[in-house]
Amino acid sequence: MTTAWKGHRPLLACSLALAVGATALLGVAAQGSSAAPEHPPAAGPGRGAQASPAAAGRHGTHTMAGTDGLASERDGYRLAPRTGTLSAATPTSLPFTVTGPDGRPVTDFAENQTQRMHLYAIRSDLTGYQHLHPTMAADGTWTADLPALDPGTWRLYTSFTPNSGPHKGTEYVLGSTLTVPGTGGAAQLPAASATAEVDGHTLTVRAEPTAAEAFPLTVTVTGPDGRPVGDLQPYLGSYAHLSAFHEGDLALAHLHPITPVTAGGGGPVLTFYAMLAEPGNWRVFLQFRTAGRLHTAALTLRVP
Ligand SMILES: [Cu+2]
Repeated sequence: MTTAWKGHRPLLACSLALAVGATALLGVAAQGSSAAPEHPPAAGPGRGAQASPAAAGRHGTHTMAGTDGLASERDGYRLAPRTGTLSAATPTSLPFTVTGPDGRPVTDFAENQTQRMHLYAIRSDLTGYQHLHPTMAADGTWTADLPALDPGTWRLYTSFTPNSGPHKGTEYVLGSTLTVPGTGGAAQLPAASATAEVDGHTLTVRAEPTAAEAFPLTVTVTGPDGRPVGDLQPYLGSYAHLSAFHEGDLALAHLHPITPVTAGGGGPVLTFYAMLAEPGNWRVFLQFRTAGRLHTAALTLRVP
């Protein structure tokens, strides 16, 4: 998904082996890293079993920065929405381009998680999560079909990977703030919780998060019958997609489980390798698919 994640995969081979000692996970990491650059499996000096952004940065040319969507421009790539204002209470098509270092709209994007462009949106009170896949015209103009959005301030995130040019293969997450005119109060953030319910499913999250340190996060899914599920279907090439938004600055972290997609269905346990840059509250949205239906669960994760 992100530069961060690409950076993570080789990192996984290093640090999870130390932290978990799991050769099975090593296999997963190796499987997932075929497109990632080779890195020596060495731990960061003095960091012991802990992974860190610094350690990740030491592992290659990709850096951890720039995938939180807080910037609209990076390395000459710029997100340019055609408008900064969307109409309220009605579905809207939002055209935008990503311009490259040469100032022209980029048209050559690599597929990532089965898509060339992922778009996320969240209201400033961390409600209204959207995860969409815009379509691109030949001239590089993307169109995102947004549903009716509540009035307020929204942050938009585009996740893409140039497939040519000086930063070919680097994933970027560029963001932009949009206004939906009208009045609407801010919802209070739900209290931190280890469980979330959606469509009869219960998700239980286990993690001991530390800001700016990589940490394992597991999600256990039980079905409507109360039993652990084993029938998760791949969605966009993965058994789940986790998007976490930081209360306040709206930084985004998007994660996928290291649990590989296999024949026969996934679950009940999905393991993520999480990296949340800042302490505070993160609103976590978990998307997964069963029986052809996409579910989105949400919970608040407190990072001390
Ligand atoms: Cu997506």
